[in-house]
Amino acid sequence: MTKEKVLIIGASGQIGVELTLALRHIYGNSNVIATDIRETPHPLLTESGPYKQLDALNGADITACIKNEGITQVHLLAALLSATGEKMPMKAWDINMTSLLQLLDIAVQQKLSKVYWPSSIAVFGNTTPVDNTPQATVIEPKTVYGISKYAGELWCQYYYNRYGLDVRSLRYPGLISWKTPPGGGTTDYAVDIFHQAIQTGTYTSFLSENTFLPMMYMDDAIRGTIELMEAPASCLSTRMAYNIGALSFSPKQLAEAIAKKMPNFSINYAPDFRQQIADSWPNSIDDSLARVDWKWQPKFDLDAMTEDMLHNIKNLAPVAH
Ligand code: AKB
Repeated sequence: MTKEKVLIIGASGQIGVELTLALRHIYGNSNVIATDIRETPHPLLTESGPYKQLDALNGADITACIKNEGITQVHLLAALLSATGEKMPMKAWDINMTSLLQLLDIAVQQKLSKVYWPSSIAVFGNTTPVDNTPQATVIEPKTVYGISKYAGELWCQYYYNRYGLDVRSLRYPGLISWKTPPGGGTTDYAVDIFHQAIQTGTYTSFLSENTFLPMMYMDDAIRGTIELMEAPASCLSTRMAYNIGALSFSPKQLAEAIAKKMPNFSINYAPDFRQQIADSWPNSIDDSLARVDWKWQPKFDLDAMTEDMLHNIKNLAPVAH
């Protein structure tokens, strides 16, 4: 195996912390450099390996870091998500697109072996088939976040076709995790609900009770990301992002799963602007291409995920801010 040295940009976010820890486990702590624009990084990043403050929009600093550290592989995770993006569309476009375009160019110049960049179910819009949404289908995203993800997928494909850059991507569904909070997404309710269940025994959902969305437990998402990155290039039949599925549930069904473990838990509903975003996304995803090409298989069902979330959040020490 070639010795990889990995740079993670945007490592302090919901995916970044867990992906950094998993990659450090594979490649060795000192071979995975976590970076983020935040001055105060997540303690799990600094406790387990090197951390640098780095702005995803600063191409000169990224190039210097790649050269100085002998980086072979970059994971670009910095982004503004769907709900925050609607509050500041131009900023979301700039952060999501400029960081990617700049990195694709740097990756070609510096001859990186691989690049990872996440896409999302947000690429799909109201005109897409909602159930078992196919890999290749009508794609007319409604949010600026979705537009940036779809444009980004096309750019990744362009760089692969034109320059042979090995850039890989997944269309993540809503991700549920307990180590690091999500920030600014439409699927965030599915994380908030667990914290509120434990703290107060009740939750007010910003999505209506029967809003079905594709979702996934973080353990599956991290394993899927690593499996995609380690798959032989010859197995990958698309250079757009892969559909990747695991769960599909509504707020009502998630509340029922929590109530199986916490019988006094109650939920009510006060949909806000995020409802319209959720209504433009699929209910469930057809990920058969990922299952065939690189043998994707999720492990956590709704009950297993709920049990693991409740167990871990109950054991969380209060975090000092
Ligand atoms: C969001 O809700 O914006 C994200 C996503 C589905 O990409 N979690």
